[in-house]
Amino acid sequence: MSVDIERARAQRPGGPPPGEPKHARVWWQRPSIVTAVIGATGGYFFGHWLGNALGSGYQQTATADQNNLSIVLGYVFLTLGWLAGLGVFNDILRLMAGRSIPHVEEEAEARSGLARYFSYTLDHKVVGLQYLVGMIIYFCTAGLFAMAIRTELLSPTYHIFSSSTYIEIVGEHGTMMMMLMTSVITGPFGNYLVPLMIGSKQVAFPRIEALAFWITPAAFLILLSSLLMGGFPFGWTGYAPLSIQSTEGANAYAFAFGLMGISIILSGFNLIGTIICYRAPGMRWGRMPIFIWGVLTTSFMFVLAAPVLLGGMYMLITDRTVQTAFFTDNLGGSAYLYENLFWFFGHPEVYLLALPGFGVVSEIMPVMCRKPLFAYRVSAAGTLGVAILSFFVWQHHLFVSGINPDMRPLFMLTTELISIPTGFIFLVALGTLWKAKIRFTVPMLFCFAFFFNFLLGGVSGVFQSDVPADVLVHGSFFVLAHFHYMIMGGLIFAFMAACYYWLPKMMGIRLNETLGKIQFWTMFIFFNSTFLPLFAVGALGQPRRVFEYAQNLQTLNDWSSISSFLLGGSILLFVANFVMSTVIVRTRETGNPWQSRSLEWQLSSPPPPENFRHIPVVLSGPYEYGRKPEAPPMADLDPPLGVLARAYAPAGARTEVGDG
Ligand code: HEM
Ligand SMILES: [Cu+2]
Repeated sequence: MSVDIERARAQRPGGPPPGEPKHARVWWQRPSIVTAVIGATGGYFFGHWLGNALGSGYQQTATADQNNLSIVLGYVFLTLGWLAGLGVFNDILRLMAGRSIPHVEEEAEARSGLARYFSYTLDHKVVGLQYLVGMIIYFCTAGLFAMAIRTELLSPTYHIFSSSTYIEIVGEHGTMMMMLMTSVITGPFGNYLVPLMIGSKQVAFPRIEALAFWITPAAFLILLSSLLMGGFPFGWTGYAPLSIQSTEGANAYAFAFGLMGISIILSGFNLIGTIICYRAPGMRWGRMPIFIWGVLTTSFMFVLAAPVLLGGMYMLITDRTVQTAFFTDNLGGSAYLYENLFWFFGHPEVYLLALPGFGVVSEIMPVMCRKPLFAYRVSAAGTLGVAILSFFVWQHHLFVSGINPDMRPLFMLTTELISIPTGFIFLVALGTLWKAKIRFTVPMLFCFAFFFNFLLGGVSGVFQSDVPADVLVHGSFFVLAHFHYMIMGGLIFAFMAACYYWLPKMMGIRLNETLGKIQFWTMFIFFNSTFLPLFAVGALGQPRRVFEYAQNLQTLNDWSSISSFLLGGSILLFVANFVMSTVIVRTRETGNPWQSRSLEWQLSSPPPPENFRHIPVVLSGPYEYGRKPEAPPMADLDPPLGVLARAYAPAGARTEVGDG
């Protein structure tokens, strides 16, 4: 007998009898990428026409020969058409018509093969892989813009781009990275692994999860479309009044950024619901893998911070289109309000980028060190502490742009306080590494690099939290070097670690180890050699977002540019490794290559469609390595009746469990 909490697959009223083939539809009635593209194109033209019709009588549109309303409505209907074409609204319409909607499992059975990966599907594993491929594409595109920036900066005087094209490229690079890389870990790894790691067959809101993903391609393309309309000249921060006054390309900035806000809110709700409600019996808070803690706190920050971004972008759009004046000082609005709204999202945003990274490296370290995670609770508390404090520091971005000077010490204090919970996470790492027999695998190398880079980024951050120092370095390449150390050196290195560590699980393949090591060393060396000189050029006074600089800084800039091309090359090595190992020479990986205790590795690779045959019962924590006597396995995947009661027994009694 086993505890079977599986949902009965009974026929639901109105549905076809099981097993009976559904009658096929003509292609344009079947949702797919093709119908989505048709919907998006039609939607754009409809919205554009509607905007022109609505705006035609107004003076603003008649005098300035642009109509932002038509462009924004074009984007609105483009997005709706794209989603409708993908079939996102079908289930809602079915429900409204009183018909039944398919279960997750039914849906998975109905679609098979490669086509699933190009459609709106409810399987969290498919969505995770869609995110993975999407994120790699977005990252590489934004990376190409970075290469263009560094090419221009090879010379202080000879120009490849005009000054306006340069700032457009900087804006596209920065905005695309900040918008889309927010999901670089929670998207692929959060969606794919959370149910597996907590012992669940599915996520809480599969439709919302899939919707969150399918918004990202729309946001990406809309942001790129800005280049066709003259781009936007204000970087990723979009400060008013410039963002209100500038021409048509700026609509894409506000619309795409807001859209991405919606995507992360949706994705956050789904992950929160899943982690709180779908944990297997015995998966107490204290047994949850630390990666799950990272995803949970990040998700809370998604749903708390992104609505403010959404509000700000919405107000910016109405300021640009229907002449509201939220951010226009001489009409009673306030540009300072925009700065506050933006950074109330923008600062937590940087921790949205950091925390999942911490989750990944803390998850990988115990496995590679064969030791329990040192001070698990301190690590979880550090994650929570960073998340909470990050909502109280946003005004440090305004130290020199509008803050009441009396408020400066307060925000200097809160900012410096953040280094305490961050320090916890570092201590946990040191404690775990202490006297460990470390396996220097590729994921582990990336973890080391993560800490190295994050430390340099963190130390330079302390300088900037200090008002007198910030007044000096504000708006210079010093700040730029600092946050690239945090984001590129932290988040993207953690993303790489996660790829090398979990791709065997997710795709049943193993990335080439030698190529992986070569990639690691090139990426690590050239990352540092790109950004370390930028601290110096910043301290020597080179401003951000300007394409000309003092002659004496050319050597350092050239050094950085050449290194950045090699850094770009190391990313190509990763893509090559990924494509080679998945498509050309597939080295199969079916087992548990890292001998991890964690639940996801107890399943075959890739996991079966339903994840677990029965809901498992969790018996011990994920990090009990090297214990004598040996710890019981983390979970019973085929639990006998009665074990539920023992799983909930107090902590002291748990060693007796699992010896059966
Ligand atoms: C291949 C690695 C990268 C290189 C070589 C690179 C290079 C640069 C450079 C040179 C600038 C400054 C342009 C200027 O102010 O004149 C810049 C700006 C920026 N980068 Fe990157 N970057 C890289 C990766 C990333 C990543 C991974 C992120 C974030 C996820 C990111 C986010 C930003 C942001 C937010 C800006 C500021 C844009 C603005 O001023 O509005 N970059 N990058
Ligand atoms: Cu900040």
